[in-house]
Amino acid sequence: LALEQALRRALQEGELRLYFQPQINQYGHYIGAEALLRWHSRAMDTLIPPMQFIPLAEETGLIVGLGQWVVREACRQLKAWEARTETRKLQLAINVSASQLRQPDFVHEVKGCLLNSGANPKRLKLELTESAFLVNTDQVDEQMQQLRKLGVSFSLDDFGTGFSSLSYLKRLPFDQLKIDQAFVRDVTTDPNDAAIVAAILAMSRSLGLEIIAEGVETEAQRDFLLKNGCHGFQGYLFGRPAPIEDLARVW
Ligand code: G
Ligand code: G
Ligand code: MN
Ligand code: NA
Repeated sequence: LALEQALRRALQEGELRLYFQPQINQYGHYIGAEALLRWHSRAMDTLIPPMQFIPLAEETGLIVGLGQWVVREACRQLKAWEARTETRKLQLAINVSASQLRQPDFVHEVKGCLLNSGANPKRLKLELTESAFLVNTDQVDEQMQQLRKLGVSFSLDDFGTGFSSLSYLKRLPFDQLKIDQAFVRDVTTDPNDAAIVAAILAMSRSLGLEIIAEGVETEAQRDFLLKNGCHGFQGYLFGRPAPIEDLARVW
């Protein structure tokens, strides 16, 4: 309960921050970033990672306000990127949780943020995980269709870790998959992981899906992925999640 109150206050008093982790293509050029939420608690004088408060936010319903803040902040950032040629074409991906998507006015909220900020919807990507469609896949389909009409795109996050990622790929209009870092970690030493990753890359090519490999930490992993046709990368090798000022220095 104490943590819940603290989180509620954090939202009101502006203790939440977006960190940004860069994404690059096969030529090593920046193509965008994933926004990752951080709670900078003044009372505890520490940076609290999302795994420690997002589950609580989901249970208490605070995730709705929190998610709206993330969408607003992301749109504001996208608009700011438009002012510089170096950043104008970058995409920004945000994580959307199942309970956020279940809000009946989710689409309306996102549209409102895009309109108010003046951000280009084509630069906004929403990352969904399988848990988001378990309950009402048709409703999610409808929401995705509505946002896609504006130009917003969708990424299937943590691909391969759920039970039925493949059936959702078939049923829902995704633009991109993100290979989970669990498969990337041992890709150069474990033949099973290597085979799985190669198969995911071949499949995404056949389906015309963009791809991002997550958790790329070494050049050997990057080289394996490149050799197997991977065109998108994210991981500590290219940059850790960081405040926007840090990223602005390199691109
Ligand atoms: O680096 P990291 O610890 O940032 O992220 C941990 C987890 O928290 C990831 O699974 C990520 O999807 C989730 N996460 C990070 N930011 C957000 C956010 O803004 N909204 C939601 N719903 N989840 C987030
Ligand atoms: O949304 P998602 O569950 O994919 O969140 C990505 C998570 O992976 C975040 O917690 C982020 O900090 C973390 N992450 C990003 N790059 C790396 C990496 O190269 N190695 C490891 N171990 N974790 C990473
Ligand atoms: Mn993600
Ligand atoms: Na992921």
